[in-house]
Amino acid sequence: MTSAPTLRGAQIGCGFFAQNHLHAWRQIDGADIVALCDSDPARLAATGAAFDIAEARRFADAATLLSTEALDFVDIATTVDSHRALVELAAARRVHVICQKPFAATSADAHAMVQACDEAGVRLMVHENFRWQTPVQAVRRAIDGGAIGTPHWGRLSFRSAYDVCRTQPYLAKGARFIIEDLGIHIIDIARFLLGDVATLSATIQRVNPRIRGEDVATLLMCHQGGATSVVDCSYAAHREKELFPQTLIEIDGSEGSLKLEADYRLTLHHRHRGTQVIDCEPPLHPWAERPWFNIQDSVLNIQAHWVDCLRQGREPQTSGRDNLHTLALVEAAYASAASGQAVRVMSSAPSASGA
Ligand code: NAD
Ligand code: 89Y
Repeated sequence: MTSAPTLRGAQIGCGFFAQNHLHAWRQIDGADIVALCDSDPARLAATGAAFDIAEARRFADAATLLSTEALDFVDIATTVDSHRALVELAAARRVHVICQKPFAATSADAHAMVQACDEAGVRLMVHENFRWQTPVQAVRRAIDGGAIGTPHWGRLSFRSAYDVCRTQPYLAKGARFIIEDLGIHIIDIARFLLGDVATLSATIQRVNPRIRGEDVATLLMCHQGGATSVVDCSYAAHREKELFPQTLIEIDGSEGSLKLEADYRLTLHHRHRGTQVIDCEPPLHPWAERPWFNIQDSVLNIQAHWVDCLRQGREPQTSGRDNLHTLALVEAAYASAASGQAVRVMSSAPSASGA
């Protein structure tokens, strides 16, 4: 039996979060990162040295990278402003693409990237990793296994006062903050667990005067299948116990309920079968650290999913096309918060959320 050749990838963007991508790639069979690209020479050099990428395979610009290296895919971990140019460049070179979230700042950019990859015949996955967190996967398995019957109500809650702007200073400068940066993940988890959304209303608040955008957001969503969910996110929640970066989840169903509580404790209650408590703490990989290890493990999981999809010729769960739905909800949340009205969600893409 012959094994499939190892996929050749390049990492574009060698900043704060890309270090997690690179550690995870090392742990995944079936793909190697053979080249790096970053427009910042210091970051390029430091990351190249840390991950043993020869100087000849370190590039300051993506066009040179793509015309020099023979690649199967690129993994883009730059901030949003550069995504469209980089994705279109990769598509033009017929190279498959992973792109970090937020995929695009505008719906026009998102649609253009999806179209460019479709026309080039390349796969496009948005690095929407939160649904790949070990506890979130356990919640989805419990629902699929009938543990609570048909879900009709959910609350997904991310409340913290962790200073994310220290390692990601750009987050303090944007006109938009928590919905676009973090809420986008929680919205995606809500779609993953309860399906696509028909209407949404939202409020936003800015509590921390040192940031420009909103740091508190509360969303009420009516899902197409009839469920209702509340998504509440805050970076201004000073709690007795800091839970960053845990998403807490409660879901009520026709036969019972589930709760994902602090420290990855999942309680399943069935009205006839009783109560079961499951420890869903993610693995702490040798390269990971607390409190980030839950997110770091999900990076490994989504990248492994990407390799499986390329090998099997399947569309990834959070393809660019799928992410148009998540982005439509982000836009709807800001529109609702600005108008004070509930918003009917407009999205022109077919659903592939897996829910
Ligand atoms: P960063 O600023 O630390 O790193 C981005 C890097 O990209 C920089 O080194 C910069 O020089 C480089 N870069 C920018 N444009 C480029 C271009 N055109 N060509 C080559 N290099 C370019 O940012 P970060 O904190 O690492 O965040 C990167 C992305 O990751 C953001 O979109 C952020 O939202 C996302 N992120 C995701 C998660 C998650 O869990 N999915 C967590 C944190 C950050
Ligand atoms: O950028 C964000 C993300 O995607 O996950 C957490 C984060 O790093 C800060 O909100």
